[in-house]
Amino acid sequence: MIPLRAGDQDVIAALSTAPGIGAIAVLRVSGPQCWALIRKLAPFIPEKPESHRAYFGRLMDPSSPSDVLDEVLLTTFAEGRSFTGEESAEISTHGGVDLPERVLQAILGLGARLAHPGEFTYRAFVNGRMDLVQAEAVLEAIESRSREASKMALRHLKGELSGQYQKIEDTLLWMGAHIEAAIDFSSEGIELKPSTELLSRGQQLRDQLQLLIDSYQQGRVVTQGLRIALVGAPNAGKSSLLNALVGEDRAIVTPEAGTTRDLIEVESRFRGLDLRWMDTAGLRDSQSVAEQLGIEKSLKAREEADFVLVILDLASPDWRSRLGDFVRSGRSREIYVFNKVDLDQRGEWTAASEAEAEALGVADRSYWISAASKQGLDQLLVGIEQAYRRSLRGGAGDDVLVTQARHVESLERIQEALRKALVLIEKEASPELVAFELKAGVQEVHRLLGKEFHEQVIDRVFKEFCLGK
Ligand SMILES: Nc1nc2c(ncn2[C@@H]2O[C@H](COP(=O)(O)OP(=O)(O)OP(=O)(O)O)[C@@H](O)[C@H]2O)c(=O)[nH]1
Ligand SMILES: [Mg+2]
Repeated sequence: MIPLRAGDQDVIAALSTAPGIGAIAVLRVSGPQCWALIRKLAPFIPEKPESHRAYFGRLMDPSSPSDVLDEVLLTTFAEGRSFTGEESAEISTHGGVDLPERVLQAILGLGARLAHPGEFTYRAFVNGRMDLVQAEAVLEAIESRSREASKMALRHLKGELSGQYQKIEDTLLWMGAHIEAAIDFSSEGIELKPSTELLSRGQQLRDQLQLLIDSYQQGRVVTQGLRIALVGAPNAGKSSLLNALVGEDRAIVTPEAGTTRDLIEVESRFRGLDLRWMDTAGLRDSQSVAEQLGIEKSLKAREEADFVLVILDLASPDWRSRLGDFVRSGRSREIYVFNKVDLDQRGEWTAASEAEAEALGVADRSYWISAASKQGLDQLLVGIEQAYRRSLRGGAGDDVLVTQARHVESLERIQEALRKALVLIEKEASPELVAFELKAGVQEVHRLLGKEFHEQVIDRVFKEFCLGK
């Protein structure tokens, strides 16, 4: 049971569409007896409005009743049949900045309170219209920028992921019941061996948890895109490459070393993949504070990216030592990009760098390109796409994907409780100890789904939302 918090019974109102110029704007109002409150400015709605019915009429300013606030379409939703589960209404006003704001102020003037960010969805959750995982999916749906992301958000909203989590709880409860039976028997002096079925169901669950955890790698890329950082020496051509890859002049390019200071993020799509490119400051010892800060961001991007393109300048003799340094400190996520092949008239630099990449064992992760002539860019993009597909653990196929870090943390805690329980079962330890671990696992599923009210978890979920959602 989710306890009510202060203000949970207030009538709340907010603008639900993005502010700015548009044909219409939609305001949402929700809370006990909110229709009666709205009627004070919308006299055209009947005393007992029907649910899911749109009424057209003029909103009158309650402080100056002859003034028309706007002509609107007002849709009413009855308690138990609305998004929030409460009596509520959606008012479609003319768009823009002034009219929706005046209507909102009039509603607030009648005693409604401005909704907190995410409060409509929070109420849907508190009123049992959806679980916490589905509430997160509302945000995913709003924020999705690609077909794949919105499809996954809608599957989450429908409860597909919640269903998987529910199955985890069911199995843990089934195992718990099995163990409780053993406790009962032992109190009667009968020894019950751990059944092979108990162990095998537990092991299956462990594998299933692992699949879900692993699916996050793909789920995160579906929702947020594949993050690719471009790093390297100043003047190597990082910004030129960024511009060439996205087909626009997004970053400043000059012959001067140390041009890029701030992190520049640009998105593009390739073969159904969202790519998020991060151009960074060239790495060198610098006295300039701004450049040092840029270099820090560059190092951070190198840490956090899914893939790192190390850009090497073939026209500068230090590519060899740079490559060596990167390979020594690098990881499998690094891809080596030798730039400026257009300047390599006789092909000598290319040949030398191919031999060096071979010697260092990174030839299969190396590409030769020219950001200026765009030579080799397609092969590079294909290479990145293939490296990503290869990096996916387990073929997720059509499976529902985990897209939230919160879920991974929870699933890992459930897995840990289960792992301990399985060790205890195998050691034929006391059933009470096993039952304790299984209960911890069930409790974690409850937190994940929001069945147990955990203030920090709930706050973490809803703080991501914006006003009116
Ligand atoms: N010929 C040739 N010149 C290039 C190529 N790529 C970049 N350049 C030139 O190299 C110089 C530096 O390019 P940028 O793209 O600014 O290099 P950067 O790595 O972003 O440099 P910083 O921002 O200073 O770290 C510019 O004069 C570019 O025109 C290329 O493929 N061929
Ligand atoms: Mg640059």
